[in-house]
Amino acid sequence: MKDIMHKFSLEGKTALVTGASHGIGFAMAEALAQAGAAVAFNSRSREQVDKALRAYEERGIRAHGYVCDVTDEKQVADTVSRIREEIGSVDILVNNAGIIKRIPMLEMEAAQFRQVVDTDLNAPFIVAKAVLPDMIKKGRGKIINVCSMMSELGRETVSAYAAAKGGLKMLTKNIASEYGAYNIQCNGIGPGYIATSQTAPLREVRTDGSRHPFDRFILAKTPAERWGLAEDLQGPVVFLASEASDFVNGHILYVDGGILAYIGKQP
Ligand code: NAP
Ligand code: GCO
Repeated sequence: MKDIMHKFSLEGKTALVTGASHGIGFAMAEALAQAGAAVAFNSRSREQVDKALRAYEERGIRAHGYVCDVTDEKQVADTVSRIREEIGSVDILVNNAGIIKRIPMLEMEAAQFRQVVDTDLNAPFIVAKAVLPDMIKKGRGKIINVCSMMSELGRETVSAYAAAKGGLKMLTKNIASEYGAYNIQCNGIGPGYIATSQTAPLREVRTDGSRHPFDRFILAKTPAERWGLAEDLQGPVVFLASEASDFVNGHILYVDGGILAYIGKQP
């Protein structure tokens, strides 16, 4: 009888983590590599790819980096083909690449709204569509979409982001529904508030030493009473990428320190 830990092994698998030049994507790619996967990632710039390759190498990981804008169907198709030729067809896709624009709705241009939706919702569709045929041929596959608290909740200034991440939750459920019969599982990971460059403006320390009001707000809304770290996503992503989750499908796994369960600390 094999021990249970073999179910979490990714040996022999090829993983593509989009936008994994730093931040949450980098941490997840690192974890997938440590679990045995061959890891590919992309960024929009050669400079970021090269910088990230060095960072992966410093951690003993021989990653494969590609310059690719995930909103561009041809670039995505070419990158998926190159990964297939150079490493092997994609077994695990993590749709991580994403942007946010914090602008009050009445001040947001339609083009800005479209840009966020294009990256955070349309691109996960494009990349999933590019890797599904190989997964169907293999009779197995894992697609993990990086959702958000804003897949469930709204707040001021993030209308485009919330709309996109809410849509991404439903795209996740639909891929799960449409391709579950091919032994392909599509799930979401919903990080809470994580200390990365994306949330840096919300955590800034003022010249007088005070913290951004949002920092205090989030700590009061989080039972764990801390911001999340990109490393907090590493165990969950290995679980969802491995055969340990073969009967988990269409689920959004929130990694939020309890925010969605909590009304918030009484002032
Ligand atoms: P980040 O530090 O801003 O990193 C975002 C990554 O996405 C960058 O590596 C960027 O790469 C890439 N990217 C953006 N647009 C792209 C495009 N068109 N094509 C290819 N790559 C693109 O953000 P993060 O905090 O790590 O967030 C990663 C994911 O987690 C995002 O989907 C975000 O919405 C989600 N999330 C974050 C938090 C949080 O609190 N931080 C919480 C919940 C969910 P280049 O700029 O190098 O191209
Ligand atoms: C914001 C934050 C959040 C986080 C994350 C929460 O401005 O509210 O950036 O959106 O990035 O998505 O899960």
